[in-house]
Amino acid sequence: MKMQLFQHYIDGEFSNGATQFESLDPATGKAWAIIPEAREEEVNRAVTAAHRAFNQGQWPKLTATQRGKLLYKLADWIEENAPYLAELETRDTGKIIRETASQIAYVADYYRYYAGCADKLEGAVLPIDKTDMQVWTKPQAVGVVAAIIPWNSQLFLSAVKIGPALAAGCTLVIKASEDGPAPLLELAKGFHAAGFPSGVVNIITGFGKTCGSVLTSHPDIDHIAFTGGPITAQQVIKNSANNLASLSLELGGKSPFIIFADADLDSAINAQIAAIFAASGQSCVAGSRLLLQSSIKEEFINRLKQKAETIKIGSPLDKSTEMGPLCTLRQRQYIEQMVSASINAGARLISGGFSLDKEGFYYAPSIIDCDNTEQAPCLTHELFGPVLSVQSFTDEADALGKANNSRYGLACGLFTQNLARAHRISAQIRSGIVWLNTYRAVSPIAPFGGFALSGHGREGGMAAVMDYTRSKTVWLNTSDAPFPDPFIMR
Ligand code: TXE
Repeated sequence: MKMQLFQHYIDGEFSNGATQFESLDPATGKAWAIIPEAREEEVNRAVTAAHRAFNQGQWPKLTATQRGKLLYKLADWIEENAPYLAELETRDTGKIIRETASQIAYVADYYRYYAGCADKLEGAVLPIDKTDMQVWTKPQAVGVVAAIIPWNSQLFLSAVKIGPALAAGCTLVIKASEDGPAPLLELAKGFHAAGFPSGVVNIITGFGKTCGSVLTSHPDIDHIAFTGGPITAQQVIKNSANNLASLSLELGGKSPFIIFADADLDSAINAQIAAIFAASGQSCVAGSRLLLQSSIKEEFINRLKQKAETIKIGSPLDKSTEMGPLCTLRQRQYIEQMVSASINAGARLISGGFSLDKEGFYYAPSIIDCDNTEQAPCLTHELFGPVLSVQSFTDEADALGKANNSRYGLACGLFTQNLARAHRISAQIRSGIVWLNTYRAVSPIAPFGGFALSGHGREGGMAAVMDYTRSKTVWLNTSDAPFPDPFIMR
């Protein structure tokens, strides 16, 4: 089979890179693409290009409206090429085509939203407490951004960084994950076609130590936008000691999914399936801890198990497939190890709990009862796979206590018909997102991000653009009087 070739995009030029590596198709475990590997030399070249583009040339001279127009053109290019990009993402990451097709079409709307934001960043004239001064503030682009992208949803997770950063006037070096980088490398063609000046957007890929680390510690980086795991995030924070770059971190979760006895159970079952088995559970907002009111536990589990066991698993390129493989063998091995450690800790397997006996990195939809143990790793650690742990609760206080018993704080799902209770719980839950009687809904208009181990900073909404700006305060002396006593602060 002929391998497909992908390229880096640095300073407006496409190149094969000095070194390459192979990308595996997770559905077969076999190599299907040749990927360029960026090391120090390429990283330095990309950062130098982004630094120059930020300070010189056309980009800093564009008005915010003109920047927005470039983003609109990019969005049109994405919309036109969405089917092809979706196929690439499915091929390279194993995420099913049903989801990539609609998600990538929606990515175009993310860029449109940020295109519109570009010329809505307003400053303020301050009611200053001095009669001879006019003082105003204005948001200014933070500078050169390093964006580190993980392997799940690369086009989506890069859009929520690139869109607001460009709207603010920043330039970027984007590191696609070494696992499944093809769609993001291909996206470079969109920036090129839209007419972004050379160096404004650079897209490379490579490995953590030899590429990600060099990029995030580079002295010319001003802001790091990172999505990945908390252990890698700690490395990235240490790297930022070299450049004192500001950081926005999106680090996944262990999100509770709470169901009260009064809930619409049909709807709750479907939402729970979406929360943990969609994208094979490789989603930062996966609702991986099911909390069930004791009185409905048995009935709900039986119905959920029946649904989970009839999920159609197969080729991610087949439109009828509901669950595809995991992205990497490494990820599957980690899940196998965590499930077996959970069972050793006293958890009880209700369904699944094994890798499928076929080529590719498939893992069965799995449900684990953790009512006998609070120590099971599947309750405390993000598995990033199709593994649901279940606990029961007696009343609202018990549900809240268990839901908040996590070091993470990204999302929470709550199913109840009691509106007052929904308000009470959403106010007390420690998470950045609460979905009431729904789950896994996103929009460019809505901020997205977490508390605690789930990171900080917000992606989505206008708040995200502000993450890529600094406020500048300008003082204008409106008096003709000579400068007064130089030894007293004015
Ligand atoms: O992610 P990593 P991994 C969680 C999930 C998963 C775990 C590990 O629980 O099981 O993290 O996944 C780059 N300096 N999430 O190992 O290592 C790396 O090349 C700079 C949650 O795949 O965090 C890749 O581009 N960069 C999650 C990116 O970091 C470095 C998404 C993410 O990789 C680096 C993914 C370094 N020293 C995993 N080392 C979410 N929040 O959605 C690696 N990288």
